[in-house]
Parts: sequence; structure tokens; C-alpha cells
Amino acid sequence: MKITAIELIKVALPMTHSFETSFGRLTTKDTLIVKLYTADGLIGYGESSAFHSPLYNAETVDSCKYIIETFITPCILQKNFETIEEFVKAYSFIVGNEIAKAGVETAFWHLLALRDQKSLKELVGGTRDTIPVGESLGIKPSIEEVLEEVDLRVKEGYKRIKVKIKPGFDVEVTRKIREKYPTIDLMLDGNSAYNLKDHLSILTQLDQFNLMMIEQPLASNDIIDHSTLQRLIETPICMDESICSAEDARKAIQTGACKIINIKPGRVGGVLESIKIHDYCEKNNIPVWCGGLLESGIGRAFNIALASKSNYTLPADMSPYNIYFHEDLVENPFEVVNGEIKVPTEIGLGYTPNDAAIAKYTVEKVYLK
Ligand code: OSB
Ligand code: MG
Repeated sequence: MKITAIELIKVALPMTHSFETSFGRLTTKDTLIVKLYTADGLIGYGESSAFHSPLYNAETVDSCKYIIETFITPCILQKNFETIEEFVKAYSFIVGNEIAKAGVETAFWHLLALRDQKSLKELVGGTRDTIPVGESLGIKPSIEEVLEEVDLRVKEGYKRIKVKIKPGFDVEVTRKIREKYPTIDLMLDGNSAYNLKDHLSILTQLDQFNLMMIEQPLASNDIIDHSTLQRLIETPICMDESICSAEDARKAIQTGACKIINIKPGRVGGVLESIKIHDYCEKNNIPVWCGGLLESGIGRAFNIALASKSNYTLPADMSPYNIYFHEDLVENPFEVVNGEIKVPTEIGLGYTPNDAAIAKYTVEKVYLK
């Protein structure tokens, strides 16, 4: 397949309600839609779902656009690729910038699905017909508001509840949720906000709540202290920000820094690296689940296909668009029914990109040929 043009579309999606984590509060979600055009007339859609500021990791939507335009485009434009391995190799000299890479990489998977007349599920080797979904709750102004949303999502059938915490908003909120719901599958996400020097006593107190896991309590570049912490607590540590490649997963597992890994295709450079992490974890008896970066329905299509693979045994962060946004960027958004999403088996993405919706929220675009 010869890539004849690349379109980069920066969109800003207004949120129905803000989403707060330990690193900040989002009211608008920026994202970059990537379109790859081929000589045969195929169009592949992908997504670089970074944020407006470098708070979750070092990337931003603007850095993704810059890296793709300046460094990745010259490696792929007017070039021929038949396999995903050849495609990824063309720009593999670029260090870091995984979310930028995932934008073009996912668009190439879409092209492969169209060329081979297969679903993404079939291409990535998915085995499940449906995937279980949990809900990720942002930090709220009060514990009561967290309890209200836990109530709502438990009633709606979500398979587990994840609650964002930050220093000062952690032990009490968890205690209150556990008092009301002694047996639900409950987990916390610290988004790298804690450290052993200042917060060891808080982190060990959280161990009493029979949590499914605690996600990324410590800094992203700190596999060593996670391994110290994992020896001190029973609660499994799940890594998010620390894992940007299969090599990172190997190091985290070998040092005992975590017992579970959250795989986000965006964070690791795309679908191919996600499969490598999945396979390595499966061999080493480490369960995985699919995290998210508040993607639109385009990015979520790849997440859902991956989450249908065998070792994704824990519920995914895969809220439907209407929990966060007024409108999705696909015409047929997925629905969560009794805490599950049906994995599409149609050829291609399984969801139809909605160019009119993309145009409505576009703030900037460039067409490179
Ligand atoms: O740490 O998992 C995270 C959202 C934005 C940035 C980081 C995270 C999250 C979420 C929600 O928890 C994930 C989603 O539904 O896409
Ligand atoms: Mg996380």
C-alpha cells in the first residue's frame, strides 16, 4: 500500500462535565485525528489522543501534530508498506513520542483491515465476543459526590469502579465507599502523584480496603520504588504511566514492581506494541486490561479490538462517549449494556468515522502530500 497523503486534524471536544485527576482538571478534550490515504483510494483513520498540556505524560496534541508532520511524514509519505512491522520500522529511530506514533500506527491498522477485508478483532487475534467494562471516576469536590456517582454506575451494571485519588483525597473517600459497598470490585488510580518519602503511611493504609488493585501510585520513571512498595502491601500494583513498551513491561515484572498492567495503545506507540506487551504478560501470568486516554470512538475502536484478546481478563476503562462528550466522532458509537461492549466483527474499524462531526470540532488541520 502506497501512502499518498496524510491529513492531521486537531479537534477540541467540549466535555459534558469536567474530569479531574491528580494532575489536573479537563473541561475540553483535545485530540488529533490522523487520516492516511493510499494510491488505491483507501482511507485509514487513527487517533493521537494526547492532552492539551504535558501532564499525564510528556506529550501534547500539538507535540503529536509536530512530530508526525516533521519527522514521521517524511518516513512514510509516497512510500510502500505491506505489513505493520515494515510500517513501524520506517520511523522506529524516533525516540519516545508514543502517542504521536500511535496516531499513524492505528491509521495503518485500519488500512490493513480494509485491504484484507477483515475486522480489527480478527487482525489483532481477538477471541472474546464482548468485553467487560469498568467506570473511571474523576476526583470530585466532595466525597458525597463520589458516592453518588459510584451508586449510579453500580446500578448501571459497570463491572468495577475505579476512583481517582490524590494526596489529601484518598483514605477517607475509599473508607466511605467500602462502608457502603463492602464487596464491589474497587480500585484506585493515583496517576503518579505519590512518593515513598512523603506518602508511605497513606499507601499502606489503603491496603486495608480489599482493593482489586492500585494503579500507578508513584512516578512514571520509578519502577524501583514501585517494587519496594509492592513488597510492603498486599494490594496488587497495576502500572499505567511507567509502561511505554514491552521492554518496560519486562523490567517491571522482573523487579516485582507490579502484578497487573494497564495497556493503553496510545501510551505504548500503538497496537503492535500493545500485542507484544499482552503476549509477554500472558507468558508471565500477569493479567492485563485496556486503559484509555479519553479517546473518541475512532481511538476506542482499536482499544476494543485489543481488549478482546485472551489475557485481557480484567474490565476495561471504556466509558461510552456520552459520559464525557456531547457527540462522538463516529456515526455508530458503542453502547455499554450490563457492563459489557459487543466487539464488532464488521470489516474495518467497526465504527463509521463521522466527517461532519470531526469538521464541527476541528480547530486546525493540515493535508500533507
Ligand atoms: O490514568 O487511566 C488514566 C483519563 C485521562 C488520563 C489518564 C487516565 C484516564 C482515565 C480514564 O482513567 C480512561 C478513559 O476512560 O479513557
Ligand atoms: Mg491510570
